[in-house]
Amino acid sequence: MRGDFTQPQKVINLDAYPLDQRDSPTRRAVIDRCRRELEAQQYCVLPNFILSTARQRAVEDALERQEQAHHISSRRNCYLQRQPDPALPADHPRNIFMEASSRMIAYDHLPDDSPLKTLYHWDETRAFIAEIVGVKELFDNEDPYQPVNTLCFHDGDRSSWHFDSCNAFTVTLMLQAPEGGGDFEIVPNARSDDDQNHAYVASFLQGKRSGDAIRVSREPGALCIFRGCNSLHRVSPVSGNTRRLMGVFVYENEPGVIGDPEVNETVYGARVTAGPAAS
Ligand SMILES: O=C(O)CCC(=O)C(=O)O
Ligand SMILES: [Fe+2]
Repeated sequence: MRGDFTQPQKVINLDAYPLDQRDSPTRRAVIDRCRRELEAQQYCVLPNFILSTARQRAVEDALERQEQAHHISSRRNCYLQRQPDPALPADHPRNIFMEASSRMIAYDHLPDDSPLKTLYHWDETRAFIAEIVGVKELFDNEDPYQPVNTLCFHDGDRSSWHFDSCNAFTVTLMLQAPEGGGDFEIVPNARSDDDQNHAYVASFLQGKRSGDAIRVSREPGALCIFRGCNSLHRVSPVSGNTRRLMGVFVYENEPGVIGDPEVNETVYGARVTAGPAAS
């Protein structure tokens, strides 16, 4: 029988993370720790955030949908651009290109009773994350493809060093670890809002400052919140037959946000011009 994961208590480890007990000292302590870590290193990790039965279901859902995952493979610079700027020198970060390859399962391809959707749409998850990232309120993304995705890395897949576009933060949930590689690595504050720090970024990308990267160790089931806007980060090359599977959740600072159709087409493929899959 297919278990029911439509109730938050069947998905989230509420003993360790009592999200719905707003006055709980345990909840407060987790929020305070995460706020401190986010401030100091631009990421925080919440181990064992989901129950292993729910995690296993999310893994099965993802493995059943590998055909529907859109493969994105590109050579890109750390600003996620694919074209060089001939006016700049070859060793400028704008002109340093790296391979990236991964596969994305979109929201409309995940089942309605996905534990990831239950986690994402719960008011208490949204309120908890809002407190951690220090905003009064967050809203669900209302795009047909973007709100909850499963990001899959097969043997040889990796992401290249990059800065995220400056949407304040990203939330990921490790569902399955690969046999080798697949480490999330981050260089906190490699640049700032008012200083691109090009010389440092170039030297890091040329391998001269490798020691500055922090390897974020995580077990399956761990939630990670990070600010990727000014912190270079990547997923190191995955090896072996076990796929690296990650839930990715997108929250917004205002209601009603949908994605840019051109961005959606690069992430989810040409099918988006025809509209989302019927559920
Ligand atoms: O898969 C991960 O751990 C992080 C992926 C990433 O770089 C991102 O979502 O911005
Ligand atoms: Fe990123």
